Amino acid sequence: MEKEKLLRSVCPFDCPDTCGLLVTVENGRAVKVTGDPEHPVTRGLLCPKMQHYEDTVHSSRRLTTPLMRVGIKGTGEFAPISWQAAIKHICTAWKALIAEHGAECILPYSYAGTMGLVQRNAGHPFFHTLGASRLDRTICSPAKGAGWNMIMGSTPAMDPAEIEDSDLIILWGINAAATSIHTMRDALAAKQRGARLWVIDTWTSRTADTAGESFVVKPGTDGALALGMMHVLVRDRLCDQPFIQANVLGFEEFSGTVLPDCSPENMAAVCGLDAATIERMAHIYAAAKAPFIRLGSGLTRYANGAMTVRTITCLPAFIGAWQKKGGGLLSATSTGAAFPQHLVTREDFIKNPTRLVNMNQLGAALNTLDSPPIKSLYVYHSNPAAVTPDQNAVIRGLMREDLFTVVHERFLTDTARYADIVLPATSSLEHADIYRSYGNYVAQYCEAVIAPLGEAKSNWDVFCLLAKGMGMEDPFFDQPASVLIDQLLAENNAWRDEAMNAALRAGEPVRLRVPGKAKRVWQTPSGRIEILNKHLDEVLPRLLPTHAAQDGYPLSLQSAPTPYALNSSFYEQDRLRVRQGQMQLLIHAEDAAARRLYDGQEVLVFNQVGEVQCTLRVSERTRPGTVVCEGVWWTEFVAGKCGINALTSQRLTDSGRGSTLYDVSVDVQAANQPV
Ligand SMILES: Nc1nc2c(c(=O)[nH]1)N[C@H]1C(S)=C(S)[C@@H](COP(=O)(O)OP(=O)(O)OC[C@H]3O[C@@H](n4cnc5c(=O)[nH]c(N)nc54)[C@H](O)[C@@H]3O)O[C@H]1N2
Ligand SMILES: Nc1nc2c(c(=O)[nH]1)N[C@H]1C(S)=C(S)[C@@H](COP(=O)(O)OP(=O)(O)OC[C@H]3O[C@@H](n4cnc5c(=O)[nH]c(N)nc54)[C@H](O)[C@@H]3O)O[C@H]1N2
Ligand SMILES: [Mo]
Repeated sequence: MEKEKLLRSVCPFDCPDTCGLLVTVENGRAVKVTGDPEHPVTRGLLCPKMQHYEDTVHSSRRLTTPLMRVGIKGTGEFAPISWQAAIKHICTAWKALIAEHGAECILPYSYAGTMGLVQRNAGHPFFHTLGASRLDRTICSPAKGAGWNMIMGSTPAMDPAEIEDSDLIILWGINAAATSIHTMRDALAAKQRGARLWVIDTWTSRTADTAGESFVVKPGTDGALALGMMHVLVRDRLCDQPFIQANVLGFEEFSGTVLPDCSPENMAAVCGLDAATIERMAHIYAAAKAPFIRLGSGLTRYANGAMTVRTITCLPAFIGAWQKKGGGLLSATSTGAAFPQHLVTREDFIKNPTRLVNMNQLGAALNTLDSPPIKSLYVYHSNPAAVTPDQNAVIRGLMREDLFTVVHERFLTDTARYADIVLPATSSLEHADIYRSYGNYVAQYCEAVIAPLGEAKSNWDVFCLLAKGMGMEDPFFDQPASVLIDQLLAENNAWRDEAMNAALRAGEPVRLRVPGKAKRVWQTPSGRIEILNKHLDEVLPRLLPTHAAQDGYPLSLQSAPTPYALNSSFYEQDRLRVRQGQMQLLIHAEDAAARRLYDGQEVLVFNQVGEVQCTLRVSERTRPGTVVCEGVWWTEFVAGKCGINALTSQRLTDSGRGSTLYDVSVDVQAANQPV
């Protein structure tokens, strides 16, 4: 019997923490996964999802051979075929489609099944060479970056480690107990040392349970709360005038034209908190020595998402919080420049920029796009039939008999069920990659710790096969992924010196240097924090409405992440699914009573785009007017035909072209009544 080995790896999933892992391998099987205590940020603490990652990796549900559809689309009836036959089938179909419609009739669809720099981007060089339509990858939270940039330009984000120097931590629109457990751990440690901890959310999430104070606002109204607070700061002369004079552009215009109408009373009517609460929040914020706002993505997925982020980002400038260690605002760390990613994405392979298809509007693209229509969809490390807004439209598109769909996956997901060809993918333990984080400044390289399961192949290896099959001759496609990884680590830059590169190559978690971080120099066109931004149509922050407010259904729907899944990943783990229970809708007792509905009842949730069946939970966690459904379930495990995205729309954010997944209104009724 082979001896047990303990090997380092990295969590590949789309989460800000990017944990270091230790994997016990016995006879070629991963038998145990624990957190790496030597990772400088995550320090051995793992979330419930990853504590049994071996169950995902060795799940009996793993796809282990290529499959070809033999039944009706969506039924999941397939027969195994060889890799050679699968690649040949795909390339023959694509050559014929390109000859008839041009290469833009092929659309790649990928997002964040793996965050590794090589595997995540492995399709770009191939599809650029092919001249396929390009995907605008904006499902997550581009409005957050857009809102930040409008005020702060490309100023680097503050270091999350500064949380320990803060005396007031505001977790704003972030459900850290589920989505970033190390942020939660650090915030609670600061609270134990005496810092105040506030949570601002639309419901009493698990994060709110642990806060000193929880503020529950109406969805999409945080801009009003921030404006009300700033009104009080100006009115009560609590602003840091010397800081403003030296660093801020447009304070006078903003406080003279926008803020006068934003009294706490006016803003209370919008956001649902009392005027007195808004006043008190402003006073405590101004009195704090180093207030730290950790901004989540929740409040960005609205018609006004970018404007909300822009408005909140003014707050630290009003009181000069940026001057103090531990003071400021963090939306996401920006480690994009730490590695020369252009060596993987190869934008230079684009001969003529082809059309850009917004991933949130896949439904419309598949059903209505013309000149040319989309005739083939290639999906890799994403599950659009579950995660993309307006699920009914996406599925209508996937049902098209004349759409040739290929899905490269670890599991027979909702999307894979509609494929003509399914290709089996490796898990992160079966391929090497390098990972950076969007919530801290640590990077790490890891090798494969076990061999691929069955015939599974990595994203990169599949694109090399497809390149050959399509007759692409560039030697770029002859290289193994390890060469690309070496190239990413080859040269020093402002983020990494030779010693750090050597440590990275040795598989150690490495804290990157953050260029320009400590200086707090504003990287904007004017060199100041731009509350007034003359380059935009809206030169000043102001209140903008949500979509849902105009749709006319009485309840706001929040479809928030659960601690026991990651978007639609992890539903294969029975023990995690059991902990989630079933797909359920949390509702306030008043809203349930008004509809004569009771706890535990099967209900239909519906609006203008679709309807979803789930179990009702009367809960004190929600406020009247807001309902909450956790998790993006596989339809295989839900009572009706659809998951939660049957209720979300394809409309986009005010800036960043992002999804508006939380900007949704619905109504609810008993499941056995006709809508
Ligand atoms: N366990 C787990 N972890 C995850 C994920 C997961 O699915 N499960 N997803 C990962 C991904 S891809 C991402 S992008 C991150 C996202 O992680 P976060 O930044 O935490 O964002 P969300 O969880 O989408 O939303 C955070 C909270 O904002 C609330 N919210 C919604 N609308 C509003 C609003 O208008 N105002 C306020 N104040 N709050 C609002 C939601 O109800 C939710 O409780 O998490 C990552 N980590
Ligand atoms: N209603 C609602 N919808 C949401 C969200 C929400 O909170 N509510 N969250 C949104 C957010 S923030 C995001 S980021 C998106 C995420 O959307 P996606 O990026 O699609 O994320 P997942 O649902 O995790 O699906 C990833 C798939 O990749 C597969 N995979 C993993 N590793 C590999 C690999 O190496 N190769 C290949 N080929 N496949 C692999 C996994 O098996 C999994 O099925 O969803 C969005 N959709
Ligand atoms: Mo995301």
